[in-house]
Amino acid sequence: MVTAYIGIGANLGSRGETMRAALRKMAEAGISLAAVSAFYETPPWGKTDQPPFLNAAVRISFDGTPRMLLGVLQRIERELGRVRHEHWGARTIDLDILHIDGMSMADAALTLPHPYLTERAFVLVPLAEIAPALQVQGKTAAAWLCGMDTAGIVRAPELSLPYPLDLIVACDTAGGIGRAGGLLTDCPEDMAHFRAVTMGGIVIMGRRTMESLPGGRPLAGRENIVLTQTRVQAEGFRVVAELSALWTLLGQLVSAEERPIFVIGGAACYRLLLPYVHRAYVTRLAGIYDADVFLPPLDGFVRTKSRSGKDCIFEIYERY
Ligand code: PH2
Ligand code: MG
Ligand code: MG
Repeated sequence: MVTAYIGIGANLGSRGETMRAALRKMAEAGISLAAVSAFYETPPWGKTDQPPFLNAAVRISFDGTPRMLLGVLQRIERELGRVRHEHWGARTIDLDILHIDGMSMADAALTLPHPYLTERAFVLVPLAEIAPALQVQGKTAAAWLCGMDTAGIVRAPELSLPYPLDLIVACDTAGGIGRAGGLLTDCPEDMAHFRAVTMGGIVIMGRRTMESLPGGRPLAGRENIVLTQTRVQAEGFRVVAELSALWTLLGQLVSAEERPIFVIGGAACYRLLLPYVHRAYVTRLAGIYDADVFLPPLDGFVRTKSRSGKDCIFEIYERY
């Protein structure tokens, strides 16, 4: 596996949506997404009479040669409607290989590291966000950025998430979500709600949550994924050991049809995936149980819906 950095840019059409589609297509092609920067709004550089860009940087790992990677990225550019017009001109999507670990080369098709990497703020701002210590020509990305003109570059509000995840959880009034490896209480109304919301989707869980499922069996009617470092093998569960493997798997699963993806717990899984969550279904159970695990705070979310059930309240939170 080789680690590399890709620069993404777009200044035509629904820029953020196209960039997210490019991230999904990369994952589907077997490229593991290890880190994605925020999307940045950047003034056009070089040819200034064109719309502003969105730019981002991604750390990936892949198996293959630089030329193979270039081939995949160019195919994705074409599939997303990239037409090659003029040099430095407007484009629906631009995928540039910025850096491949330990590689330095120059031929007609590809120059590594990217020749403009050290000179352009629209490349360095997102790159320094995810790889401040990356060494490029004897200096770190953060050092190259230092002192550069970043005027007009701002973090864009669009989420840079390839797969906006949904989180679903039930908690008591103290934010408790579980005790002794199980749920806090048996609430049939919430069980029905959980089933109705997640049915047909993909559910991602930690190992202990998997072990706590009735009969140790996968949830019926849903694709079950377990995110764990422990080596487990269980029929009906797909197991991934790290985030990049999760993105690659989701790329394969979601490409056929768009399916909602739910993070269903436990606490460690919520904490790890919360940065990738855009919506949270929270069931408020009345009272306080003697919980030993808690929901991490939903910072950056607002409550957009609330509905009272018999014994509990069903809420929806969304990122703002
Ligand atoms: N790409 C270019 C030319 N100019 N300006 C910004 N802000 N962002 C880009 O990605 C960009 C550009 C050619 O690839
Ligand atoms: Mg470019
Ligand atoms: Mg390019």
